[in-house]
Amino acid sequence: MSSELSQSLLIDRRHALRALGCGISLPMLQCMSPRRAAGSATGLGSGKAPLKLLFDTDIGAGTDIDDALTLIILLNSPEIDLQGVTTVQRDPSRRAEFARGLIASMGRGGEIPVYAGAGVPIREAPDRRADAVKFIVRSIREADGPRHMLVVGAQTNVALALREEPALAERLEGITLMGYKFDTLTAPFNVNNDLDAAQVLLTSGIPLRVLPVEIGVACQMQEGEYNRLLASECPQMKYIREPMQRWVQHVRQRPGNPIPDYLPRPYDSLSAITLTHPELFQWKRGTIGMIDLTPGAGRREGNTQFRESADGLHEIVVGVDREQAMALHEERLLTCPP
Ligand SMILES: [Ca+2]
Repeated sequence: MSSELSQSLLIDRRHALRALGCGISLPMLQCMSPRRAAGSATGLGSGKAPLKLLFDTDIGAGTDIDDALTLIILLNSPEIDLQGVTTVQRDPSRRAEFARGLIASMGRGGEIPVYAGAGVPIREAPDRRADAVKFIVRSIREADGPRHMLVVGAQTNVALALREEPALAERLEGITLMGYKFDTLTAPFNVNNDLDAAQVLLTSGIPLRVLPVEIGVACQMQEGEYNRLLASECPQMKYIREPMQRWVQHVRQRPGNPIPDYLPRPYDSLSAITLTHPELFQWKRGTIGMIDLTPGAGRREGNTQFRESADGLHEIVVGVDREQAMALHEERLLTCPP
């Protein structure tokens, strides 16, 4: 795949969205009728054996709470057989500790292995042999090991695993990601946190499924939805209650970019629902490309392109049946352990 797609594609994409009469705005998301997209990756979900999955995350008590919501949903989804959790980005050991506590709160402590991974992006030379990277390589090498990953942080651990063992690309049937922003064609959040790692995945030949940022923004929780989470006495919700409230307060007041009416946005956690219920989302198949806007030293910025094509290796979410997806999201969060 070319990593140097032309600027004209940016313009073409915007025109294409206008021609469809639908950007990726909230009113359109709410009125889209769900339909199952063609293709292998969206064939995941109900009616099959539970999907063996590795979950790579920047979960933590002082960060966006959606990673914690995602872990709860995965543990409460009969369609998923969670084989392990790996953590990434600053202070990965502390993140792993938080994840272990959350798993234990649901009575599953010791059942799901949790490993800390890379704390810095690839260009800052993280430990290639971090526990998380070794675990990913080992698990996917196993004859009956997982063949799918859900990656909702910077993609550093996975990229390091692929560099360590390039044959993993053949064994992985798909990676589901949260990131990118196709309505503006920028590459924020997890992608820009390690652009080199994102490029490793984009050029790996592994089928990628992406839930972009704009879907999470459009599905921000409503007051009633948030209040029901706060009121829940399930142990997992008690475990995350205080960090969730702290995160909401932080975003509402954060210097430079406050969002006064902010409530939790289900970026990562809806990615989990795309695995269990792909039919609630509208998909487009094609190829994601990236332009590196700031080669050289310092923080790198990427711009994204998406070229629609029937034989592309990538699928992106362009719409969601919000009512059904968020009802399921809530049900899975608020299922107490037996
Ligand atoms: Ca995340």
